[in-house]
Amino acid sequence: MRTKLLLLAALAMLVIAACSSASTTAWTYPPETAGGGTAPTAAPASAEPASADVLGALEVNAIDLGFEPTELSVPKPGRYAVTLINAGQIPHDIMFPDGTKGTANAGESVKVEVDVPDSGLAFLCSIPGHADAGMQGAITVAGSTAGSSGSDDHGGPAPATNVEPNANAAAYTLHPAAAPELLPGEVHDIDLVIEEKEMTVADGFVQKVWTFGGTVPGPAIRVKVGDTVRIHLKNPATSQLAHSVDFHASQVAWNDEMTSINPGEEKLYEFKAEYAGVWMYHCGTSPALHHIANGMYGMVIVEPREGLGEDIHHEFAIVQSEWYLGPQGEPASLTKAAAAAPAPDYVVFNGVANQYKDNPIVVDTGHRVRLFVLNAGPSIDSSFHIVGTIFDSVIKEGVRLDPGNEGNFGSQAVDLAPAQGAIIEFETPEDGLYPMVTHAFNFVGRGALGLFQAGDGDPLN
Ligand SMILES: [Cu+2]
Repeated sequence: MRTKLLLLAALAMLVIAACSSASTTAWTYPPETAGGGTAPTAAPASAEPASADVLGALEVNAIDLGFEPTELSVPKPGRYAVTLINAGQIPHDIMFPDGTKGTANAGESVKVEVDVPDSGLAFLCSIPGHADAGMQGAITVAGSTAGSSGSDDHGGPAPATNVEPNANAAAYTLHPAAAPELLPGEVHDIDLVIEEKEMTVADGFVQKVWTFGGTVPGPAIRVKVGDTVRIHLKNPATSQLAHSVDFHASQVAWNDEMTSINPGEEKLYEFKAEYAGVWMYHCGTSPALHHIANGMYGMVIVEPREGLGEDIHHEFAIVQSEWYLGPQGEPASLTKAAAAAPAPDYVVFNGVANQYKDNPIVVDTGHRVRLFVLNAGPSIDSSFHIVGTIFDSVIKEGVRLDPGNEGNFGSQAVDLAPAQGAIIEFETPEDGLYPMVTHAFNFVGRGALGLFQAGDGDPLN
């Protein structure tokens, strides 16, 4: 009895499936009108109906978030089968101007048929936001110049820049994330040599940056309260510009230590580190906006006299900053940096877009991690956050949240206006990946993404 009921139910399902299939053959033209009393045609209930007049088959991969390839070519106009293979982690679809659409969940595929006219056919993913993020493409007819959607061919979010990427640009140099060691002794003589040089700031983009010590950011300097810091600033004769330095950890007259020096000159900038914290240093030569936007900044860590505590396994120094791209091989655009509503092409951690996404920072699970974080700007606020963690210790601009505080309060994101710094501690609860972002999320897709990898990075292993 039970078996018979099940059989009947299965049969009913089949009938429903067949009817619904017959009434939704959207690939026939013209598309039928909804709700119309459909005569029971003899359409086969095949999963992959194929028209006799199909000229060929095309495949498009959906990734998060883009199509690969974005440009497909067919030999002549006509009807084509297009299979969308969803190689991403979230659902995607492919939709054509006539409304033909196929949707595929992650790991699945779907086939549709479309008529490609001589002028070609654009397509996109119609899931809200996906087309804007780059999921657009086109089928063109060989020999025809029409039909391109005009979209770029990056296959991902288009860089928000008016500068063309250079496929021959040198690979970027990974900036080490490890925090510097405390300098021994109490008086520190430090050579800080200015260098104007080319640097790959993001894949495909080279700028003529101005640096302290040859890197962006410049070297992180770590001392303790009470120490004397003697900076020997040197501007080589080969430089094109005058430069200077302004240490926020110091209390000195602006028109004394911070004056500019010409190429071929040097000067001594001496100060006593009297307050603990994470401090910015930067070039202040006019226009200071341009000298900062073009790479002249770094971090000074001043520890309390008694230190910061020893129960820490890993320490990293992270500087957030912005790139307003100038033409390839030239300095950053002052015009773009000076806009009242700044729109950087890239927001980066330690000078290079996405470098710690490509090269995750490895930590041990179950050990405390300490970060020294500085927002060098020049103009955008940071909401510094590490996905999957809670900061239980934050010392930001002299204000502190201590672990084990009464009530057990914690912190999810540390707001750092330009030139603000913080010391942040957290623990990774399990092996896996913990993305580092500014939670001003429009910038995450523009370079402000890194990864902490706890253990082997695999939570299931
Ligand atoms: Cu400068």
